[in-house]
Amino acid sequence: MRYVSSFRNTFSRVAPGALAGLLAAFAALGAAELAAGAVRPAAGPVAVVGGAVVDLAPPTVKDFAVRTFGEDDKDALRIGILSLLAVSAAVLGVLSLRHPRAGAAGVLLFGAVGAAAALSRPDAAGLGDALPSLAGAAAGAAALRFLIARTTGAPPDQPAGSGPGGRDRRGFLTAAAATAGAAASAGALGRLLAARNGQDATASRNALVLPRPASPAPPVPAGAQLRVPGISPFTTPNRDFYRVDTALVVPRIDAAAWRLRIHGGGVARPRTLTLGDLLARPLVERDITLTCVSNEVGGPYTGTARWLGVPLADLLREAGVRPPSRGGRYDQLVARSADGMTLGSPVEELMDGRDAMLAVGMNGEPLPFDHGFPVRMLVPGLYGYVSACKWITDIELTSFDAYDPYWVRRGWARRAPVKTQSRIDTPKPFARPAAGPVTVAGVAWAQRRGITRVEVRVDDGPWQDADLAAPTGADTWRQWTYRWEASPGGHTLTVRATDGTGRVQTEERTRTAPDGASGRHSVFVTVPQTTGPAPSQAGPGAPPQTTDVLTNSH
Ligand SMILES: Nc1nc2c(c(=O)[nH]1)N[C@H]1C(S)=C(S)[C@@H](COP(=O)(O)O)O[C@H]1N2
Ligand SMILES: [Mo]
Repeated sequence: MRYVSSFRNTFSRVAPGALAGLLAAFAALGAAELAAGAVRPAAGPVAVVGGAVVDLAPPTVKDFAVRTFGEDDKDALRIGILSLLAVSAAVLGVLSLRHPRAGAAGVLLFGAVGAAAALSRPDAAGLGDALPSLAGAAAGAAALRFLIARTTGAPPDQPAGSGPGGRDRRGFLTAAAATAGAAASAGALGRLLAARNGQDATASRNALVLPRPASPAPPVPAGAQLRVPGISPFTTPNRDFYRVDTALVVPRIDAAAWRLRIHGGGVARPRTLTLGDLLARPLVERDITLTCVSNEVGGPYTGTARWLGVPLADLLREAGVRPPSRGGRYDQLVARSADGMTLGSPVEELMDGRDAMLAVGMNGEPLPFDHGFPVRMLVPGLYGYVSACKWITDIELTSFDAYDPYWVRRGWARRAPVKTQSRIDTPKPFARPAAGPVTVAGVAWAQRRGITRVEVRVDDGPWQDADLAAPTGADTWRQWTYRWEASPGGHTLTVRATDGTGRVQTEERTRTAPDGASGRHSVFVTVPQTTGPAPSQAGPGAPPQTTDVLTNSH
């Protein structure tokens, strides 16, 4: 009983402080959001601190986050930051009951961290980027002082006197409600301003009419798009296309204001291009499969779209660039984006005749903002992190010896051609298909080399040829199906592909880092007994380790 009542006493003394701290944090975020909406949405404290965390996190932590949260990793990060802020705010609030100055100092310290993060972002637009964090800290400190004063009725810079009485409590609750209301209004206003900020970009995207390609892609043959339930469609709709980037706030660029600078070593004729300049050039249209180096065996980070763009090799040639095989001294092209990302591609590959392009269109529409509007780079055969710069604004010729771009500095390979891979889309892991004919189906890819054969193995049986969909070129994935006579019990289905050079997809299992996962995708399914007793939960033989697409052990 004594414990309970002393707990209750402590709680009633401490709770108003914690609440004051939480509300002060809420006020800080509201004010910061308002300032960010006015200055630059990407300079908001949660965005800049999140960005700094993404940049500083060791690859293993990031790998874990992507594996655990997938494309929700950004929300997970945001929730993490806000939770940490909430706990710190509550602690600071309690501290402020006795030491108001220390509480205020703590709030300002958070503001300083935010401001420092804002100014050190690679896309920082100037000192103004510190404003949201500083405004937030000022509002937070003021709100804390205001609320703490009303927890006790004592002046803020004197230690708390008597506990909160009835009238004091009503005063505190009124003040708390007022603070919450003001914070919410500021936040809402900030969001409104931020949305207005992006309006020019949205309007410019809506107004953009893509020219017809000088070199159109042929229609996708009917035989290349199999109608199997559960298989990845040949063309991935934009809304389903995977998204991988470090942008916590998606850049919204006004196409009219967009510029692309081409410069650097060996660039005899540096240039700055507008979108109009690009669109006035002959455009090519191509079906290309884009794959992320972080895609685990069997993973989802790959997709095929019909891209429209300007051939990059022509632009480079006009600028005076020569590939190393023709005497060029500069072997790396570094692409920079509006959000400060850097990606490095080998000049030789960009100019070897493949359809490397500055893409402006994706599946018949301007690039979605998520996928790089107004212009992104795209290079068939290279993983996205060494080629597919979204929101591109700058192209600099340099050498691999002289400069390491963002991901390379974090331990990923300088050069990363796409590895031959295949994936079982259906049946899904742990499915329970009925005995009899079962359609096993999926996709296989080996950009630049193409897919010539796909085989499926059931348990430890022989490799059997799958049926391939009609070919569409070396740069796209290829669908496949295999008709399996399923017998009752637990079974492991495994797939492997052969590329256009005749090489069979290796079974050697590697992690995604440093240059892409290798190994074969397996799916474990259970075929229930058709006769006799009810099917057991798992068939004979325990499920192997490889059924979950996220695990990497074989
Ligand atoms: N500006 C910018 N471009 C970027 C990235 C990024 O983080 N920022 N990520 C790259 C990576 S790792 C991949 S796999 C592709 C993904 O393109 P998508 O999101 O359109 O599928 O974009 C590339 N381009
Ligand atoms: Mo990627």
